[in-house]
Amino acid sequence: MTIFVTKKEIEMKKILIALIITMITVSSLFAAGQDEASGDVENEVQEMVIGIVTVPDSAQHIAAVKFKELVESRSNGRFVFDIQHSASLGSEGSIIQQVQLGTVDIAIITTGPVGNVSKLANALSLPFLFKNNEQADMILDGPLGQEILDSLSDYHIKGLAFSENGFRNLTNNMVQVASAADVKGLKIRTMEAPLQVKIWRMLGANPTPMAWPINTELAQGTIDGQENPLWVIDKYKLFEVQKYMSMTRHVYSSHIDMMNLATYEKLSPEDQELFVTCMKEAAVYQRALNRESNAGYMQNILDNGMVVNETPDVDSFRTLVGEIYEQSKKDIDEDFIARLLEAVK
Ligand code: EAX
Repeated sequence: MTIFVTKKEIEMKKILIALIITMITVSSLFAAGQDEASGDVENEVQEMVIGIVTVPDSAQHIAAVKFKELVESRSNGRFVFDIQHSASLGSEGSIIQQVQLGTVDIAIITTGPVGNVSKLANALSLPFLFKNNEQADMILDGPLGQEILDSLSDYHIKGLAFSENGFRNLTNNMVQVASAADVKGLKIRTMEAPLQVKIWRMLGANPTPMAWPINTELAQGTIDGQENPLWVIDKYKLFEVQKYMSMTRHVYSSHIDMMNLATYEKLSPEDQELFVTCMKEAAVYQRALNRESNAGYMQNILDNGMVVNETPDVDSFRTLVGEIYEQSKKDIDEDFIARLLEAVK
């Protein structure tokens, strides 16, 4: 059987081929258009939320503002940040959870409650660990600090840097604390973390964990005292509700500056580096400013009538909490604690 191909069929085939070519051209043009569109998405402004529990001009806020300024300017405005402060997002514990979920992108959190997430972070809450600011900087900006930051990635968090609260001091309304014996029976508010409660129990206090801020509880006498660095006592006007302060400097209180891990990983490698670098710079800036400002905070605290003991018997505190170091070997990580203690010798 012969197959006839009519002229009409040839015409039809030509039309079909022309149609296919047109379709291919149109679809490739469309794809190119889409590429351009996704290029636009990259150039679009990306908004991110930074969460902190404290007020404007607080240590956390100063670090957050510096980071915001640095990234906004160096990215030519491709990133903009909305700083949610003054507990508008809830407690520090809750902000950490929101970072884990990604509903908050970035947060600057006092290290105390971060110990509930990564036990390595708890090592930084060991009392009398760091002798001074320089030692704290050396460890936190070095490999041990990096290990703590990296440990957060198991919990959907990218650890960016450490800014600071500062060395913490004890205030209360009942007694001028000259040695650890005076702490016995005092109702002390602690940060919301079991290790904090344990330390204050060892010191003989009656500790209650509470979310920040605590001005009402101090005013009403639900608690007798609390412990925090000078800027907190000044900025939150704790001198209005607390009579005594003892410069116990019992722990160096850092902040962990963190980000949702998935959000971080979605950034280009260059932007990832930008975020880390800017947070580290913000931290260095904020720590220096905090330290420079301490004398002024102290003066204001004294001017507002607090009775300050600048030289309490710190050794009496150290003795009572000594055991926490042994316990932390098993509770935190024996090898890490050994290396940390060696480094702070
Ligand atoms: O930064 O909860 C605390 O005691 C913190 O130090 C407070 O958020 C201030």
